[in-house]
Amino acid sequence: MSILDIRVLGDPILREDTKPVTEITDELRALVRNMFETMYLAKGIGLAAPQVGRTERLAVVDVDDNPLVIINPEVVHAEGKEKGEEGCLSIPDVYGDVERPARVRVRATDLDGKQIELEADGLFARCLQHEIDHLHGKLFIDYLSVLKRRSALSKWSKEKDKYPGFIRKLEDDPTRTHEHPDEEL
Ligand code: K1U
Ligand code: ZN
Repeated sequence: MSILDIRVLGDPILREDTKPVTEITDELRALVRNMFETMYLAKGIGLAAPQVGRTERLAVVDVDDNPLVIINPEVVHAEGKEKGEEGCLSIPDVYGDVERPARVRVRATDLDGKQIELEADGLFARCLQHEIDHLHGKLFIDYLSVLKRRSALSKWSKEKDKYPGFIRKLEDDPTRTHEHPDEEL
């Protein structure tokens, strides 16, 4: 397994739409494994393909120890409104309050090619919406008021020089196992 580089704000791929996944291949399964590993190392609860420089419409999420792969996800129902703080692995150290629907139903395909429907609220709903936005070139800062966005971008302008070429390289954890759990024995 490999740790992937994370693209940060300024990389044009974060503003592009993704391409629907039409076939689940071994290469796609390997990408998903690497995305999970990268997300866990970065201490995130979600990661979308464009954040690792890929154009496939897929993301991984893990809220409350419930790892999920969402392929071609769509919000099919949304209700309520809730404000909550968000961060983004592609805009490190910048946070903001975002108002979003409080409850959503998301339809997606899983890694076995099966259609799934997820009913979500709280942080899980927020995370799903944040990841689906990434798949359409949208970032949480786009929801901030002009003033809050300006302040977030001013914070980012002090951070961004740490990421030459818009690439965030994660430090590997020396205690991390390099094997897939099934391959450890
Ligand atoms: O897509 C990403 O950039 C991952 C992002 C997802 C996310 C965070 C907060 C609200 C909605 C979506 C992160 O995981 S950033 C890390 C983070 O802020 C966080 C981590 C654990 C719990 C809560 C937030
Ligand atoms: Zn993000």
